[in-house]
Amino acid sequence: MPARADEPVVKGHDLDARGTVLETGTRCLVMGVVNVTPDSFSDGGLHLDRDAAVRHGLALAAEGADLLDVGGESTRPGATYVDAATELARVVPVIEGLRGAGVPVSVDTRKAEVARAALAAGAAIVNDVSAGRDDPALMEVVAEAGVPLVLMHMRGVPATMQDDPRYGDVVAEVEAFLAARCAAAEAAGIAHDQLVVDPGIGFGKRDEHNYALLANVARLTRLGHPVLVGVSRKGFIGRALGLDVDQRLEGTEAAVTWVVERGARIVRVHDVAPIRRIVRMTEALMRGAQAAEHGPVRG
Ligand code: HH2
Repeated sequence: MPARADEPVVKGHDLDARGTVLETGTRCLVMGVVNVTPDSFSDGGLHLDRDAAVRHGLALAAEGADLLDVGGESTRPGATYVDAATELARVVPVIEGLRGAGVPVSVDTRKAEVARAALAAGAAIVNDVSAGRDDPALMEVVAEAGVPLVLMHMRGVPATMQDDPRYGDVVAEVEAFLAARCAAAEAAGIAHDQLVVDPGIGFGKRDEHNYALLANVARLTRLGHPVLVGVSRKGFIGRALGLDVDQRLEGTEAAVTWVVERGARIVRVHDVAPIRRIVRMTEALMRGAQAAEHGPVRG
C-alpha cells in the first residue's frame, strides 16, 4: 500500500498562529516573502507601494503560500538601519491589507515596537533575524501575544556582517547560539512549541559556512524545534552558478530540495508556485524512499 500523501515524513510539531495551525509536524511549509522596502537585494522597490505589496502578498497566497512574511527593513549585507517609524509605516498597512489573504502573516522585524504594532494589525508570527538580541523587549511582546517566534542566527549586524566572518566550527556555534536563544525565549515566557529556529544562510557567513550549515540541517532539527531555512535567490547561489539575482530560481530549487530532504519544516522563498511543487515532489520522493526501505508508513 503506498504511503498516504499527508503522511508525516519528519516528526515535528504544530505551531499555533492565533488559531491557524501551522502543521510543521506533517509537511514542510512555504513562507512567501513580501518585502516592503526600497533596497531588498532581490526585489527592493518592487512592492514599496502599499497596494502593490498587498497585491503581491495575495498573489503568493493564491499560489499556495502557507504563510506570508512581511518585512519593512532590508537585512541584505551592507543594508542601513531603518528607524521604527519608517518600518511601521511600511509594514502595518500591508499587514492590514493581507488580513483577508486566508493565510497567517508573519512580520520580519528586529524591533519590539514594530512587532507590537504588526501583531495589533493582524500578524500572527514574528520573524526576528537578530533572535531577540537587538531589542530584548521583542520577546516580551511575543510572549504576551502567544504567537510563534522565528529565531535566526546572524553574526554581527547587516551593515558589517559580511566583513570577514570567521568561525571555529560554524555548525556547533550556530547550534549552540540557537539553543541559547531558545532558552532565552522560554525564559521570557514563550512556549517551547511556539519556537522556530533558522541557521541564517548568508547572515555573517562565507560560502563555506553556508554550505556547512546546509549540510547539517538534520542536525539542527535535533534542537527540537521546526527548522526554517531561507536560501531564496541568495548570494551563494549566484556565486555557484555565476548568475544574477533574477536568474537564481533553479539554484533556489536545488537548495530547497536539499534542505527539505534534510528536515527543514519551513522554507522562506520569493517564488512560491514553483517552490511549492518542488517541496511536494521532494516529500513524495522521501515517502517513496521510506516505503521502499521500511515498507509503507501506516497512520
Ligand atoms: N533572509 C532574509 C530576510 N529575512 N528571515 C529568516 N528567518 N531567514 C532568512 O534566511 C531571511 C530572513 C533576506 O532575504 P530578503 O528578505 O529577500 O532580502 P532583504 O533582507 O534584502 O529584504
